[in-house]
Amino acid sequence: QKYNIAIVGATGMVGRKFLEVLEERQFPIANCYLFASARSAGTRIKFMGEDHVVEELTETSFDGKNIDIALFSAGATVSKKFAPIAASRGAVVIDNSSAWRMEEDVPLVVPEVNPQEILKHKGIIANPNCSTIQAVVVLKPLHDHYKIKRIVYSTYQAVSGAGMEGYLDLQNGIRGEKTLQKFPHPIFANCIPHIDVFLDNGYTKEEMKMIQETKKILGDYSLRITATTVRVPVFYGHSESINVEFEKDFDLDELRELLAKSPGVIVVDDPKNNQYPMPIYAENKDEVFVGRIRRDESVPSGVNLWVVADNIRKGAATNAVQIAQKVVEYWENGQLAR
Ligand code: A2P
Ligand code: 11C
Repeated sequence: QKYNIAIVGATGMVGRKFLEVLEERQFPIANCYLFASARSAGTRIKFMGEDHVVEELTETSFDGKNIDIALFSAGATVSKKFAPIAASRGAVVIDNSSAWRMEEDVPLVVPEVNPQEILKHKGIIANPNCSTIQAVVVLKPLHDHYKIKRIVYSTYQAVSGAGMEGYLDLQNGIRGEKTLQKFPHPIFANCIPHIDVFLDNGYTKEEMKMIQETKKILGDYSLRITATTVRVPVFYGHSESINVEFEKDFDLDELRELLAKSPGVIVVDDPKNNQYPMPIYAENKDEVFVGRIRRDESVPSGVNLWVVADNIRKGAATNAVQIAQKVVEYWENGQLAR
């Protein structure tokens, strides 16, 4: 069985990666439709050996095409308007924007963590924020075993998380150009403790996304979580220092073993030989890398982790395609009606 797929935001950083990952995973595609803004209508993109022409996204784009799955990554404004239109034409929308994530009847899914949420969808499934995805892949097995009480996130996020314009701000900065398209300050040779907009409580929206999305995905609103998110001059790969406090006691070797056998996780933790996760090695990988695993000696039961993943792959495109693969699996085994 093959499926009709639409990509919204096909010319973007994540949109292009959707195509790469679909092709790598040999997703069973009948027809693939590519959409972006009027600016790039007519652009040709090679996909599965054939040229595909990008069309302008309009209110009638999904009519009469029998699209089974629509992958969206064109920002929250586009998703807010067009995801319900695509869903009303029969597509299951997998949306990479923040538009729908916190809606009660929209599943927020990381396939290694809560795949069963997909079964409750009403047309839209949300892909979490990149920095949340890589964190919960690692936190889920720890929460199941030791019950997490509190989490302190500190992030070091790549410029590609801010799309093509963010990427260009770093690339141009390296060349000595001063003009910025995305960030409020130069990002080359700098760190900017500001991702997305500031909110009334002094946190940025990125920080609040990490806090709220973690609770929703782990299904535990009693978790106490705080976060500081920082943009760093790295092209691909978000890094995170995650401090976790548990209810129960734990054995450090057992915890390390638990992570090593968790789906989608690779432990790189050999400090004597300078081995720990780093963004340059996580680039273009689908797994989440964890290292620097050590007891937090300042509390009765706590651990420090260093977690790195490719924000465009596991943080966005790969996770969305994994959701699409699950949707197909549930259709084909009859758990989900089409
Ligand atoms: P376009 O290339 O035509 O501007 P990125 O996050 O890398 O900046 O990519 C954003 C993606 O979202 C691009 O594919 C962009 O298309 C697309 N996009 C932006 N605004 C719209 C819009 N109003 N309608 C459809 N696609 C849009
Ligand atoms: C960043 N995490 O690195 C952001 C980008 O909610 O999907 C993702 C924004 C989102 O800038």
